[in-house]
Amino acid sequence: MPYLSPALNVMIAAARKAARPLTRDFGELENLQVSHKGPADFVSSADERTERILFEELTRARPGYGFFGEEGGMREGPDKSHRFIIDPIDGTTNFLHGVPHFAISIALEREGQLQSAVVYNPITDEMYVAERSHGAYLNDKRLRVSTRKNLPESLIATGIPFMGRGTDEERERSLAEVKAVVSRTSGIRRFGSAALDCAYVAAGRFDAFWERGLNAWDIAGGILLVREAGGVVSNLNGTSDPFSNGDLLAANEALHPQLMKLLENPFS
Ligand code: 2AM
Ligand code: CA
Repeated sequence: MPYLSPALNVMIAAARKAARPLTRDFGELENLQVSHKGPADFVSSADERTERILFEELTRARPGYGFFGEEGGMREGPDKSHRFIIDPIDGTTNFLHGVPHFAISIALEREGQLQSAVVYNPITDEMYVAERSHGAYLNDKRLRVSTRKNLPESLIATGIPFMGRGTDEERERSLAEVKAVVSRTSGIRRFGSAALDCAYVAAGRFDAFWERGLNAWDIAGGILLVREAGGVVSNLNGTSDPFSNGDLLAANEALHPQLMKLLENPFS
């Protein structure tokens, strides 16, 4: 059984509460795909409502903590040593298209350190949780990163900049990275939710995940999951703080340096 701190219990309850209407909305999206207006407005209101429920539940249980959410930005509280970092729907494009691969991500930071994490896919009912120094779990099962040591047998997840994202140079670089990795591994997966990509690395499903240009709310929960499952997380300069520039490489200990080297110069 996972060790559930009081804060983690609060985070799990908030995620489950926010997930109920979100799951209903997802069921209705099928009809909206063919409606005149299309589902985009519907999705942004689902996003906003999910963040509002999380805000209400978390601040009721922990008044005073800061709250940093994708929709509402930073809301300071009197307690400067704690803040929640929230992504109400990570994988919004999947949600919009009726693909059941998205998650609510909640992280709790204490004195600038990730303390507790929840990544919840409401459609598959997969609840990933982690508590600093107490391990990572999927539902009740302890998670370990994979033990694969060699790139040729490894399955690697990534995110690729799409329409309107990044400069021409950044897009070129990203495609070069994909080419370099795909030709040396068992393959690449691009599933569209950075939070779940990290959760899958923690679960040993993916051997590694890298992406550039992410925001703190996309990855805060996922970073703690990977670390507590025994994995290594850094940005792509090799420093350990992925929040510093939004670049992230998460992998097991053996593959992390190999991928870092490959991604350092993808054109070679
Ligand atoms: P989202 O679904 O919450 O937007 C996929 O490559 C990852 O990038 C997802 O975690 C996704 O989170 C995030 N993402 C999607 N669009 C983005 C944008 N315009 N800017 C930054 N991150 C984005
Ligand atoms: Ca996100």
